Amino acid sequence: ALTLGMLMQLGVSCQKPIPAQLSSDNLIPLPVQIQADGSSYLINEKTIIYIDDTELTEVANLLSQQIKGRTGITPKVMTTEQAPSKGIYLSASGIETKGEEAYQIKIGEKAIQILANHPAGIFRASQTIEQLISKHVAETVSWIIPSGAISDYPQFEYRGMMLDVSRHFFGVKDVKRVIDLAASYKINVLHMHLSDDQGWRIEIKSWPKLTSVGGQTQVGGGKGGFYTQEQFKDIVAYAKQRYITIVPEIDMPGHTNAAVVAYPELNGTKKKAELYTGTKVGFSTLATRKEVTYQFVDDVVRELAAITDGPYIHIGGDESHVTKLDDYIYFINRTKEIVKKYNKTMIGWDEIAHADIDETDIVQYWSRETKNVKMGVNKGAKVLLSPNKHTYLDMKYNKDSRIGLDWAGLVEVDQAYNWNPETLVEGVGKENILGIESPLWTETVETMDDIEYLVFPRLLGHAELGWSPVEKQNWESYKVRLVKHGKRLEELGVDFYKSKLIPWD
Ligand code: TNX
Repeated sequence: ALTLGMLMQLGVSCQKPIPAQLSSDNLIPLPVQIQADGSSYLINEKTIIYIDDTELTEVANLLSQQIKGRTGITPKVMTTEQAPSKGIYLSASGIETKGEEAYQIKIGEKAIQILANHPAGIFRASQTIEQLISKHVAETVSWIIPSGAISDYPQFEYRGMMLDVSRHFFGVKDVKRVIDLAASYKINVLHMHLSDDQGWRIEIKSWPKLTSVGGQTQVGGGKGGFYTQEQFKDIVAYAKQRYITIVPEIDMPGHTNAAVVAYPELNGTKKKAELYTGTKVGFSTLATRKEVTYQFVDDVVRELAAITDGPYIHIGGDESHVTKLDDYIYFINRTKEIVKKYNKTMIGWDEIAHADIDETDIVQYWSRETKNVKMGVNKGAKVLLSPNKHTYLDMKYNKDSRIGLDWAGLVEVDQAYNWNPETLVEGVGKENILGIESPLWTETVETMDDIEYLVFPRLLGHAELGWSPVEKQNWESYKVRLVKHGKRLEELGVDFYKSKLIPWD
């Protein structure tokens, strides 16, 4: 007769399916569609991740690691020709919903199918899967995923966060942690603010003093730092594995004190520039009417384009208070041509709308006034929304916040979540909007803990605004889901802000 032990050896599980309810209660951002069917899939030592194409090896390994992070179990990854009857099956060979990030998940008692048009969709789905894993405690502990179906895709193609590494420098390890945390909420862009008055942070081989001189310090007088091109490529590759695009920014023609200290011939003011460790803005400018400046811009953009795999280069363009308006326009127009020459799309802060921009350019809305962004839209440009009152991650949460600024007001967790990108600026509708981005300026941010405190949990709200259908967004529901994510963030050692508005328990 067959004993239980023999059955177990044959791989026949005697465990009855555990009833469970698939729901959005654990999910940030909310998916487009979700249907429960009352049972669950059990993750155990025998769970295998099958892929139908070796192009999915990396994304499958990442899913395996995420499952391990939650459960301690590391599923093996194997290729297969057909959807198997057991295990987790990944296929990017196409679904009805369009788009690289769209995905479908079907969870049954024996098998999970994750389908998409592109590996990016499988990666986004993996984030949903990780959030759905729950612990079931009976006589033994088991890890389950409630059964049912999910169909999902993003509302906006650009869902970004910005990290200012100029005011305070953050090394490769910190940047990778930011990438991991952001990726788990389906953020798909990390904009790196690589230069400012206080520091130049990216090696440019044709202008070596930018980093050797311009990278030496930071706000408060610390030692600063910079990325070598090899280190930057490592960041780009790490982000790419997680389907995050790195957008490099070189802020010009203002915010260039560090550059003009290194190369005084680029200085467009009459004052001799010195390394700067304060936090004022608007006092520096490149010499916009000198040819050497355009040789500089060309070299910088050429070298940056060569180490960036995404379509965008951000040229800054904000707060050029000591550049005359016609010099500013002349500079942006010439810089735009250089960005085009290297086959990149130009993004700039909303002041660039004064220049000859068009539908191939992107204006990042940040100002206190809406006139620039409206002018940009009238010229045909697409808009990236970074409204300071809602998305500025460097603003204090409340008047007692231990770090942060407050020029845009206090940005509590509800203030970060309760706004509608589609109706924010009159005349700027969904058709004009590329997406949203949450900037973290780092004048007051010195450590990884400081980053975590200001970014979390506000970024989760922005992630939902960028991904989920507007009619599903709801503060009461979000608050409850955030409580669960507080636990998740705690497990990950994230030092987030425990807002009094959220019923953490
Ligand atoms: C304004 S927002 C700036 C930054 C500062 C930030 C501080 C923008 C385009 N420029 O230079 O760091 O305020 O909140």
